[in-house]
Amino acid sequence: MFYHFLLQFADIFSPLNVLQYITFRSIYAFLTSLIFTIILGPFFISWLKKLKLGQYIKDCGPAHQLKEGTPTMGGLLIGAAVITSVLLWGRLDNSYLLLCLFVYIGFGFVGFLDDYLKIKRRNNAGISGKSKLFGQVLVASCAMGFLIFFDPSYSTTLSIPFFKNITPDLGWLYLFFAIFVIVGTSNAVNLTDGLDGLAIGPSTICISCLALFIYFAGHQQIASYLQITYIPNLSEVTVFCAALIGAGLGFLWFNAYPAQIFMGDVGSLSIGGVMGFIAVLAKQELILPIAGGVFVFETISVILQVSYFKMSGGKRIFRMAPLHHHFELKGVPESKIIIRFWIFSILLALVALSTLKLR
Ligand code: 57M
Repeated sequence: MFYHFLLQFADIFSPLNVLQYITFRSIYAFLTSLIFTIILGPFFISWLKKLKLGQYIKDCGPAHQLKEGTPTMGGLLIGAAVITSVLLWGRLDNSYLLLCLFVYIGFGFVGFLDDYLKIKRRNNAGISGKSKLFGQVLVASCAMGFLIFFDPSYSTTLSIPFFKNITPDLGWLYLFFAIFVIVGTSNAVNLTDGLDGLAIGPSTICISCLALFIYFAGHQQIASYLQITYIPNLSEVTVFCAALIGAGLGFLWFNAYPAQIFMGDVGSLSIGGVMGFIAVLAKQELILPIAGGVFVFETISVILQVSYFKMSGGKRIFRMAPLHHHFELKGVPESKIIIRFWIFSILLALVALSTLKLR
């Protein structure tokens, strides 16, 4: 909004020219959403408590009973901050930015339905797994369909980390691959969101890493120097990433152990879905499993646990899946598990960034 309504007065008041710079608008999009969540957080938490929108705790698994009733659906606060900040600081004529908002809100709506039904039914039975998956695939398909069929500058090639000259063109298969990445990331973040700050920390770190890839890919000189795919006008998505990072850190202010609020599926599905979409936009689909390795390990632990349980007639590899519950049952304090997962996320993000030079 500021870009569209204030930049025109730059000839009268020249400092307004700064609004044309993505870096400037990204910094203030970050600060706006950070301050928005920190200031409104306490009021939002009180409102959720008044509405009795508290977490129902499944009776199995590590002793989380003390968490019963913790306000959930904090993803609504994150979303309000992101949308407000992007509307204020983003260029609303940029199709990539609008597609990020579409994916973020679409996945958030699926998660909201799940959260609301779980709370109203006073059990963990939200929408069915099939309905959730259908909603996720529908939103991802619409976004990818628009990109592939209506954006001539968007290619269906796949970038391979470490090998700059290998860029296979998947053709229409890329549509299914991209949908798998987006929906898979959404569900991986959802699985990971099982301890205080465990999802929002690595998500914020991973999106910070992807934001750099986005900025580089949309900057012709930098893209050429780094020998990555140049996508005109893509750098504007940096503003969205910055808004989400700010909102994520602002949410972490309250979700940090011991959490005053959980993000709910409305938060985890939307953050995961748009994280996957941002990786697809930047043509860094295979960088995502590196930068978001925490989510990959969490998901693989569940797949291995369920598969082995079925094959072995009831035996388990881990004490409990996802992986964070295994450490919990081993007696590692929750806050120690969380911080160590964050440290591992930072390590993986730096490895992902290093691939820009190891090519
Ligand atoms: C998403 N949700 C948390 C909160 C958060 C197939 C199986 C692996 C599915 C998985 C599952 O149910 N996943 C659902 C994880 C839940 O968090 C809520 O959900 C939102 C995210 N979607 O925002 O609203 C609980 O996590 C705790 N929590 C915190 N702090 C936070 O900041 O402490 C969440 C956020 C909350 C709270 O206790 O209630 C969750 O864990 O359900 N199932 C599991 O993860 C279960 N694992 C399991 O059954 N493993 C089996 C098989 C199936 C692999 C095994 O190992 O044999 C664990 N989860 C629970 N109980 N609740 C263990 C049992």
